[in-house]
Amino acid sequence: MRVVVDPITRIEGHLRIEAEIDNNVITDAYSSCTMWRGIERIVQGRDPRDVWAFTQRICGVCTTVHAFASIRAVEDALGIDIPPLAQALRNLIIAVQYIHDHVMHFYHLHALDWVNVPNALKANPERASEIARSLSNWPNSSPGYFKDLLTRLKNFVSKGRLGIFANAYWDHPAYKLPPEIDLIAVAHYLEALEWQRHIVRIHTFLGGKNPHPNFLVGGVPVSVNLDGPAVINAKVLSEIKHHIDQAVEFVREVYVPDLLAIASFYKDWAKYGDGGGNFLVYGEFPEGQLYDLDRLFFPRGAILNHDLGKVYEVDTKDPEQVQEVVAHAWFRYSVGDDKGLHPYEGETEPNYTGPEPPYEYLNTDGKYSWLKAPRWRGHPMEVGPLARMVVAYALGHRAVRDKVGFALKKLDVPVEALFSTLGRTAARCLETWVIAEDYLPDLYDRIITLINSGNTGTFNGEKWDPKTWPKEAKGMGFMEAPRGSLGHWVRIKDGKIENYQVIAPTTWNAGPRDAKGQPGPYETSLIGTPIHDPKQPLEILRTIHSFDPCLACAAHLYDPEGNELVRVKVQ
Ligand code: NFE
Repeated sequence: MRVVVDPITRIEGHLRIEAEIDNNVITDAYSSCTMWRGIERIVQGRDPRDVWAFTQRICGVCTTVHAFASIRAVEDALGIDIPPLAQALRNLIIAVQYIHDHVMHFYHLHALDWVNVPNALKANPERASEIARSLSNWPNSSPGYFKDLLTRLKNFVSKGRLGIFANAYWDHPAYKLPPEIDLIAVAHYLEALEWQRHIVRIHTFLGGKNPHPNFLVGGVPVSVNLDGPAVINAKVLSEIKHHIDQAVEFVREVYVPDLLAIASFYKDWAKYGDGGGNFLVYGEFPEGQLYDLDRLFFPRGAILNHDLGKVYEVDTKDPEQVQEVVAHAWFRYSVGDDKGLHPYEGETEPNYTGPEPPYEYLNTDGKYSWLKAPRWRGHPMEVGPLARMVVAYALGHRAVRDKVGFALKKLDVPVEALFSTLGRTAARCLETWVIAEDYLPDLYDRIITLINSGNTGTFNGEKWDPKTWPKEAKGMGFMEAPRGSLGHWVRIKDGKIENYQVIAPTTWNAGPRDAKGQPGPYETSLIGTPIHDPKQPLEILRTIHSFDPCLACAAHLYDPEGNELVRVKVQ
């Protein structure tokens, strides 16, 4: 039988999964993005220095990353080096983005796949307090705290006001946590909502606002003077430090202990959700200029077929390495739909051949998604926190090896457990922990050292004037967005954008089959998963959510004339 989940909720954007289920096991799966991407066309003919502000609107979740990839692409094309302090302040924005995004994903988008809210009502508050105190030093852990929360929760439920917790498969037997752990997780769900408002204030200091802080080709749009008004001064820096300390504490005392406690009840999910075992990482946190590739905190590399013994070099500018394929995507290529195109030569020509809505099933033998299928040397590749942790682990990254090793030992599972739904969800948390403990405090110290040693420049304006630009130029801006490797490829001609292509992380993970029929990582990850009840496909949600889908990044909602294609009513 074929089961359709459409839309998948608790993600960003529109995703449809069609799964073939035989004897309560998924035997095949298809991932379809049901809306179209068009930003690449909107930026054609524009000033390259402005394009970040358009591409940034691709998504409000990873609210910084498309701006970063854009300014990096333009800087690469025009040969602009940025001052060390600008690079460090950019890294601070990115690190904050990771921590904010990952914590919110765990608590607000993914936790309810594992945490049963009505079951929390059965909790004993004294016992919940004991467990919470055994897990961490987080202060909100008294019996009274949990008793109050229980009373609030009971009030909600008795008045039929479960609200955001209302529509779930709460009677599904796959929920396994004791009520006390469910209650602790609900407490932290609510606390994380409050906490996330504070950490993003760092973006407001460095970019004026969040979502969508301001950016600048050639640097960052703030100046630094310890004694000056209305700039990054000593007072602002101490506030930034305060927010960093709070972020680190929340990750260490709440997110990591919760993840490990919850994961210990779901170790069977180390058997399911393997996305194929190919991992791709472009790399992030440049210590020098962006293309000093051996000075990236999270290293670049590719792994094939689960083999941690070999990490391949990756060149995103090599036309043989990164390509997008449209054999099963609703696009048309001038060279033929069975060929792959490198993004420098990329084309964005829609060609919808699917059924007219309403329809029961997509024609999955033909084209069936608005996502192209990106490939690295012809292989489908998983990107994201798991890819970053696996590549860094394979390359012997000290902090990653320590923290991944700690979690494997604590959960008593082998390293192969990483290749799974459980591994993917754990990797996101471990990555956050690495950034919070092993990167962010050092980065802050480096910023202070640069300032104290007089390196306060934040902008290189040498090539600001288009008259200094070559007639034609091309560049590639890469970054590791929270959901994985992101690339913007830009061609500039006569001072304007001639061609622009984006491959977002979710395009790598959620893309359809290619010309050879190879499925994408979402599709592969579902095959072999047992489904207890096809009418309550919680298992599909668990694995798909473990990737943290963002279809808004992967595709956009406008046709070439800018007309609205779909209106979504939020109830
Ligand atoms: Ni809209 Fe995004 C991230 C990007 S995922 S969230 O992280 O790029 O495709």
